[in-house]
Amino acid sequence: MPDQSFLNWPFFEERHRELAEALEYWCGKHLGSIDHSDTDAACRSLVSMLGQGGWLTHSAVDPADPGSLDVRALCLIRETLARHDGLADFAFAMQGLGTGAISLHGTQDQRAWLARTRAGTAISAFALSEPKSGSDVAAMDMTATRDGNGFVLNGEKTWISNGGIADVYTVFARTGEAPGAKGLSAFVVPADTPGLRVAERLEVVAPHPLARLSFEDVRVDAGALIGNPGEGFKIAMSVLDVFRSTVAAAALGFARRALDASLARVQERQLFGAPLSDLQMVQGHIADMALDVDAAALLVYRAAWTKDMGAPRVSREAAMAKLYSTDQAQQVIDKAVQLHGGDGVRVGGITEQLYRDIRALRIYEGASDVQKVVIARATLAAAQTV
Ligand code: COS
Repeated sequence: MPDQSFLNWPFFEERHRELAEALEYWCGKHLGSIDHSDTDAACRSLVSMLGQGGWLTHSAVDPADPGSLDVRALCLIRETLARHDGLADFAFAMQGLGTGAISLHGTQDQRAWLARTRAGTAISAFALSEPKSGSDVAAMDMTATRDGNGFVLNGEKTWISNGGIADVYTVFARTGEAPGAKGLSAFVVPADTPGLRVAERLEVVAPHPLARLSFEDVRVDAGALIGNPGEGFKIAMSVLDVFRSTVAAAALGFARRALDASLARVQERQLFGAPLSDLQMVQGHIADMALDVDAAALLVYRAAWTKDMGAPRVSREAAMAKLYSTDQAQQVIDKAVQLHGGDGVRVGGITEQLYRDIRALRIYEGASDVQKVVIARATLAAAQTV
């Protein structure tokens, strides 16, 4: 059982502690027997299970009573799921990211989708990146041209998680109110809209549904527009403000799992006539890992708590959490591999799994390099106002 003492930190309320305990129990009961041999099928089944378990109600606002997202709950759920099963974390996370723009900025009609994604009967996806614009969102090429009472979308999206199995996509496209960031808009596009097709399925080191999508004369009506025309960039960034902290939380879950596995290993394994844990060099690794886990947790829940307390923007806090937690989780997992020796790289072992699971988190939803830009800009801007 991992260290749960962080739940007593002042960031949390009693409902968060209850949530963490209930989810821990649920994971122990339901996640042990997931068959990962067919990634799409496993993902569909996880979404359905998470819906039936009630966990997806936290992934989006209640359409009947839309308050705000509980970011601490989102982070606790991702941390816990990631510690048990990376694909379960993925399935939960994408239901939130895919509908984040609807939760935060959608109309009542658009929120009808949330009833289904929260129940696990519909799968959602966030379609922002393009072949020629990943980090530089403002440079996107995809267009949405006004046509009567609606818009016609043309272009490509890529690296779209849940691409191929999603029922609904949040799509960002250039509507041209102004050049660059101020000329983008966001749309709700059902997967069965004519002209939208999966151009290519993409395989990555930690398998999950992923695709390149093609949009050819995809017509949506005016009701598909999320927020105002020209606000797409800010809508995307406001969604990432919430969900970047949750990526950090998932990395924290992976790191905790690596630390737990290492603690068991170094106490069981005998070397030079004593447990591995007696060696000071091993203790040095354990100390670094424990410190990285706690420091990451502090940054994750600081960002989540700040958002939950009503801060309109937490770009700096979320970027710090994502940068530190994902980069340091990579280090923690690498140390865990080292402490496991040959077993550390054995295919099918937990450290090998974590080694593959962690890498993409340092890239998606804003690469580590982008997080540094966000942190530096916010820090410089704050210094100018003093
Ligand atoms: N909430 C609301 N508004 C925001 C915002 C946020 N979190 N972040 C930026 N904005 C606003 C800015 O205030 C600015 O508006 P004003 O000119 O009115 O002040 C506007 O949006 C443009 O912001 P900025 O000048 O910072 O845009 P850049 O084009 O320089 O982009 C980066 C900055 C690189 C940080 C941004 O493009 C980014 O985050 N890229 C990574 C994208 C990503 O995460 N991709 C992964 C997709 S999901 S797998």
